[in-house]
Order: sequence, then structure tokens, then C-alpha cells
Amino acid sequence: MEIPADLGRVLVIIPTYNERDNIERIAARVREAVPSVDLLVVDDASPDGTGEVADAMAADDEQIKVLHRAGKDGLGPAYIAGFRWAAERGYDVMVEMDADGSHQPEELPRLLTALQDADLVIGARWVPGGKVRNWPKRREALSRGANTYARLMLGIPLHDSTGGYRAFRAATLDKIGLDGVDSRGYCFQIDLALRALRRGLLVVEVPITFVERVHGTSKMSRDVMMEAAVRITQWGMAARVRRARARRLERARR
Ligand SMILES: Nc1nc2c(ncn2[C@@H]2O[C@H](COP(=O)(O)OP(=O)(O)O)[C@@H](O)[C@H]2O)c(=O)[nH]1
Ligand SMILES: [Mg+2]
Repeated sequence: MEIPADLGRVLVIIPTYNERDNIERIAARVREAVPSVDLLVVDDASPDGTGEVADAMAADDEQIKVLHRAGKDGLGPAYIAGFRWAAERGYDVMVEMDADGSHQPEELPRLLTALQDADLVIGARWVPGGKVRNWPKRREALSRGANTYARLMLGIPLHDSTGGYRAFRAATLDKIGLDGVDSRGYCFQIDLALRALRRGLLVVEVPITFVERVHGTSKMSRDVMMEAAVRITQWGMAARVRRARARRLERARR
């Protein structure tokens, strides 16, 4: 499938931790669906040998690269390492995609088309036209709940700020500035979306069909959920305090 040429060079970044049974499948689907884009696997020394599988793929295909990291350090730091790798090599667009098949490479052209008129595109489940396949009711309720909480607490117009299928312009990541980002799990996604919105950038949600993994296991954990819950609350409260202070100053001036 053709993607908009005016976007420039596109890199799909796939973070992996124990995705041995998924990585070849997803890489093949990316290469088939969007042959012109390059792929970077960011592996955190997966004990199951995902990194070696990725190296073998890279040896056969010059559009596939691998970044090896020392150990499991969370999704956020893996993406930041991938973004830096891409920026150093002059990529114009960085795409986030899970290794487990939840984010369908066949939908990537739609995300990239939307990026022509946006700074950040989020593939969204909880918007009209968005779907999830094979998710237990409990997981759906959790994701919807977290997203509603984030929207209300942070006052942001997004319906899937935790969504991890995304396309960034390189310039967007530049403007966001990654140095101060230390969120590790899902709240990394909320963190970047919030930073983009606060800088006045245009964040657009495009409906996707999210397909739950068939192979391997989720790295979602209690810690990951707690980090998100605590940080959303902190960011939201901090914004309220800032607004209240600004109102007080405004009144005092009058
Ligand atoms: N490099 C790296 N990848 C990770 C880490 N944690 C999760 N991932 C990857 O991030 C993607 C999403 O994680 P997943 O477990 O599927 O989360 P879920 O879809 O919310 O259940 C998958 O490709 C994982 O292999 C990590 O600490 N380091
Ligand atoms: Mg998953």
C-alpha cells in the first residue's frame, strides 16, 4: 500500500520483551503492508531470545534494524531510545507499534494519511468506528475507565490517550522534548499526548481495530496500572493548582 510521500522517511519502532513467537509475524506484516517503511526492534534483552530472532531478521533484510538494551526497563524508556536512534538517522516520522499483533500494520496507511494534517496521530479504540477484538470485558472496562479518568482529570479532548499505536512527526518529538519524560508503562502514552497538547500541537485520533494477542503474555502489571493512576492524579491536581493560582493573581491585579 502506498503511503503519503510528502511525509518523508518513516520508521516503525517495535519494543519487545519476550515476543519470540510474535516478532517475525509482525515484521513480515509490516514489510508486506507498507514496504517503503523501515523497522526498528527495540529489545530489552528478552530472556526468550527475541533479540537473536530479530538479529537474524535484520541480517536478511536491510530495512530491519535492532537496538539491544541491557535489561527490562519499561515501554517508555524503550521508545525514547528508539526515537533518539531515529532522530540521529534523520527519520521524519516515528511510529509506535506493539509486537503482539494488537496494532495491525494494515491500518498504518490510514494513520500516516491522517498525519499529513496533524502533529501526532493516535490509533484509537474508544471512538466511533474503533473496535477491540478478543478482549475480556474486564480489560475493556479498565481501559475505558482509565481513559475517561484521564480525559476528565487532565481536561484533554482525547478518548484513547493510553493507546500505543501512534505516528509522530520528528518535529513533534523535538517540540515535546524527551529529556524530562520518565514515565515507564502506559502512562508514557498519556504523558506524551499531554505534552503535545500543552504545546498547542494538533493531536488527532483515528479509529482502529485493536486485536488482543494470540501468542505470548501481556506485560501489563499492577505496578504499571498504579503508575498511571498516581501520575494522572498528580498531573491533574498540579494543573488545577496552577489554574487557581493564575485566577488569584488575575483577581489581585484587577
Ligand atoms: N523493550 C521493551 N518492550 C516492552 C516492555 N514492556 C512491554 N514491552 C512491549 O510493549 C508492547 C506492548 O506490551 P503488552 O505486554 O502487549 O501490553 P498490553 O498490550 O497492554 O497487554 C509489546 O510489544 C511488549 O513486548 C519493556 O519493558 N521493554
Ligand atoms: Mg499487547
